[in-house]
Amino acid sequence: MLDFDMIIRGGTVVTAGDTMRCDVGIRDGRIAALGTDLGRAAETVDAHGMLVMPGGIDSHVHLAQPSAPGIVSADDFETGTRSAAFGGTTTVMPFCMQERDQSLREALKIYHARAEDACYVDTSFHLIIADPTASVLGQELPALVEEGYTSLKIYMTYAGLALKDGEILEVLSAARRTGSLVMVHAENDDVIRFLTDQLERDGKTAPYYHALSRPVPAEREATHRAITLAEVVDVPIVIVHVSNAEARDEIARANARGLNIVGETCPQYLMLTASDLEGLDMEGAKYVCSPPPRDRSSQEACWEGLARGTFALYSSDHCAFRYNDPAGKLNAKGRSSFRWVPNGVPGIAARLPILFSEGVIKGRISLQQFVALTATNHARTYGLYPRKGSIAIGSDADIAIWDPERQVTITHDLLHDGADYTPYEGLQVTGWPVSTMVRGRFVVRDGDLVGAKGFGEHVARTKG
Ligand code: DUC
Ligand code: ZN
Ligand code: ZN
Repeated sequence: MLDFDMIIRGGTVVTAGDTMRCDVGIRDGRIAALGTDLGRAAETVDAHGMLVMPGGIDSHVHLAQPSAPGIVSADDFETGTRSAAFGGTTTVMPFCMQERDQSLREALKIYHARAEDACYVDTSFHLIIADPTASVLGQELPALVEEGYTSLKIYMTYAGLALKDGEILEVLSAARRTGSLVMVHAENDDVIRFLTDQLERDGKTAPYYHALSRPVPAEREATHRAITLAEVVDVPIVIVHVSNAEARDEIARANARGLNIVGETCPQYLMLTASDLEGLDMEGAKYVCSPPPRDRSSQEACWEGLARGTFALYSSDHCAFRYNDPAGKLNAKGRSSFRWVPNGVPGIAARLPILFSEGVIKGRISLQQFVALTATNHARTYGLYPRKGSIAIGSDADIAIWDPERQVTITHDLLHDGADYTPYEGLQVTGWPVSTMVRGRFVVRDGDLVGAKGFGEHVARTKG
């Protein structure tokens, strides 16, 4: 009788706590042993010279999510989860967006149907609450939290999504009652509308003006306000996609005062600046996302936030639209004003290689911080731990095998998503996830897609 289904032999296993030379024994999709001389297995994988790390958990992605009439998301659950696997990510947490006048159950039915039989890696939905009625917060949410939907996102901006302060307080107290975790998109809606109108009146409609319509104070003020509302209700929150020092420092100050505010940043705030939106013609539309990329000092501030722990989470906020497409960035209205350019950039596959190369290889963060920021902290924050997010006995065998020395020039064709560009085209990175496995089965092996569409499962979560 064989001891294991698979042994990954000879690699260096990295977790958020340790780096160790050992083999990994896998049985029934879970990690069953860590050590040497583990015995016999149906299959042995040679990982000499490789890093064996927890597969990434991307806790902020938008897949098959409508944004405006006539605009189509570039990635559905098939292409999005395929791209995740090529980038070393084994669990993605997309959003299930409630429309106004829609129940959360109806929304979930629609999104589960979109994801059914489509996913290459595991998924777990966050809810987006756009219509926080008494029955949504008092009846639906408590039941859904018990069923494992333990987190939700709210918006302080965007027509049809933005909640008023009173509504935010109601959502936060429902989160406190149910033990769920609220993610906040923090930008001041009135500031954005005022500046957008003004820029348009002045004929400043090119994609670059998107960045000027959503300045740092709009993000800082909303971050401060979200934290204040959470303090009033006495509940933890996550401030997502932080782009600059001022919003970062609001989070740091709140935590120094004893609050529990989790910060998240994303590759676009480490690698892009507002000047990327200045490209010739409409090129800048490729980089339109919210909050917008800022400047070099903001990039440094975000790196410091990751290194110091103000940001516990590094996610992609993958929200892809094709560029050269009338249903994407170059829609007819988008050409008339930045107001109509769909917000979002792709990043689900590039997320980990960017942090590994720019972070670990360049000495900004340690390997342990890399694992914490890309996997373990997501699992702990959102109730997936210890099933996911580590290489430990009993955990799902969700593993990325990395060649830490491979030099790669990022090009869009390496990422396997549904978009037609990457904001990181031409970026040279060191280190690449050569193979990715979910629950003990390879999805990508030595750069080839070998997994089955539909193998990815939806995972119910505990309270984080
Ligand atoms: N901003 C968001 O809030 N979500 C998706 C993409 C974006 O740019
Ligand atoms: Zn957002
Ligand atoms: Zn988002």
